Amino acid sequence: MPRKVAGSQNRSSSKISNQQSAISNPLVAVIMGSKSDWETMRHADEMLTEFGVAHECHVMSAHRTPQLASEFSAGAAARGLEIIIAAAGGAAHLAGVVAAHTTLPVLGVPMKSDALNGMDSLLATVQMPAGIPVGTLAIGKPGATNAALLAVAILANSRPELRIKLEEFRKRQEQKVRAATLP
Ligand code: RP5
Repeated sequence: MPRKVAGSQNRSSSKISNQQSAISNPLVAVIMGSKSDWETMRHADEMLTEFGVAHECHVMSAHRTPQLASEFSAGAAARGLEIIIAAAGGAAHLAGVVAAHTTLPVLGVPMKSDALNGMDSLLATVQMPAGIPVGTLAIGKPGATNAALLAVAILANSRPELRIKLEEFRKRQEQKVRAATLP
């Protein structure tokens, strides 16, 4: 699979972020059906970066690049990936197709579509047949953010330093709400 190291500002279709150390392999893959999903999925990328989780981001489609999607997911575990976050909109089959090709945890993020405000994406992602699970998050930005936080929580089961970071994140979040003032 052709991969490019790319920043979020350029036009490349893949992005590798390796925050933990120069030699860490990505633990999480963030994949999305179209480049048009990036504006939403960059929030997953940013949250994983905030927690220092090595990850990679790619564009691939269950419909437009079916072979790439199946090859990527079938080979993901062997490459050391532990979690796949898959986002798509409309007839959003990417997370389900990926889950069919791997036993890694797959977290699905439904994109907010123009036609049906993401209800199509939500139902297409969440209504998996018994036996092939996709953990489906909320539509749009909250789902992207929470997919990253859920990935961190899963990784934290075997990484105490991530558990501490998650607890600190929750404390900061609570403090912000407690300190909120209304006009
Ligand atoms: C899906 O179709 C993508 O995940 C995207 O949310 C939606 C529209 O894609 P584009 O037409 O913008 O490429 O496959």
